[in-house]
Amino acid sequence: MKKSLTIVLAALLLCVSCGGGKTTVPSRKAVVPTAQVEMPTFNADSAYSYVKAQTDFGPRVPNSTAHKKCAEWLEQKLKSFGAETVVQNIQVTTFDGTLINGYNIIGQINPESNKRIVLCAHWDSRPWADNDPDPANHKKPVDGANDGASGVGVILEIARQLQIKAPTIGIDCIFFDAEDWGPGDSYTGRSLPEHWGLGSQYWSRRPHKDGYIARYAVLLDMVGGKGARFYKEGISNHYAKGIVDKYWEAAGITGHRAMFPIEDGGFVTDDHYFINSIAHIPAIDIVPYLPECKESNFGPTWHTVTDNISNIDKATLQAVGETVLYVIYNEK
Ligand code: AHN
Ligand code: ZN
Repeated sequence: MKKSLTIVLAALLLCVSCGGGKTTVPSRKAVVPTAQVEMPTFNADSAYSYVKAQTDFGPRVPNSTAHKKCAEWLEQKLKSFGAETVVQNIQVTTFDGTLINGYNIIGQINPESNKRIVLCAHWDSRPWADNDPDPANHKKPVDGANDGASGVGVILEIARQLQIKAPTIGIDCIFFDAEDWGPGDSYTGRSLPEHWGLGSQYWSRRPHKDGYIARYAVLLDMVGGKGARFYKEGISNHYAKGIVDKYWEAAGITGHRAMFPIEDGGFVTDDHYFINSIAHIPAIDIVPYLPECKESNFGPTWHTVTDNISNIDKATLQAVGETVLYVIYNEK
């Protein structure tokens, strides 16, 4: 019984491999073998579970209990993947005069290597859903499933995969706090880039190690939305064109060209701006650009109460995760 089944299976396999040009190979498999290097497989279910775990704490608004609890969870998670962690406890003041007790959470993988890259995302959620179509929601906090948790979820899954096969380079996973406490449309004062990205500004002035050097940084911001498109972002192009090109090429090789068109998008004031201008580390931002979307160029859920786990698309997490993982394993 067992033997005959094996023979039938073998015959079936033979049929498939010589099948007269009719057999269709799954498209991702057809593309991935161009990778010269063996690499583990990014698991979007796992990344999704890390996004959900963060939103399950409730909105991670700085100074809240959910925020503190999530900070501890993030550090623990990085530790569990074998990263050496540093938590920067930061006191920063927002544009509206609020003193934030924040945490930049850093996980160093392969910390001895002097060939390093940074993978980063902000982990805080916005205190107000002030882009919500319903003004009654404008004072409610945002879950930040996409705006915050998605980038962190992808990076955590990458960190988990890095245990399976050690990369040749060192990776620093950095989760920046206090990115999203910036002024909204109702603010009547002068809005400045410096109102955003308070955690990344702090780290850029005072990295977790003296004399810290990295080849470049990749920021993942809002990398879990349905229908996302990632165009080449303007500040990234300005400071780090070669890195942008490398990642967009990798997106094509891994089969994700539709989500990563070779075209320029807008300019986004984001954490990468400070890494470039203050730390002088070339930094790119993988951030959606949806010029046709009437609610926001970042997608329909941006700074609304609908930015919750129900609007996270695993296909987007997968495309971004595979692209980044591909580059990591092809760095020399
Ligand atoms: C501004 O809207 C000025 N910058 C976008 C940065 C951001 C906010 N990323 C997520 N939320
Ligand atoms: Zn935001």
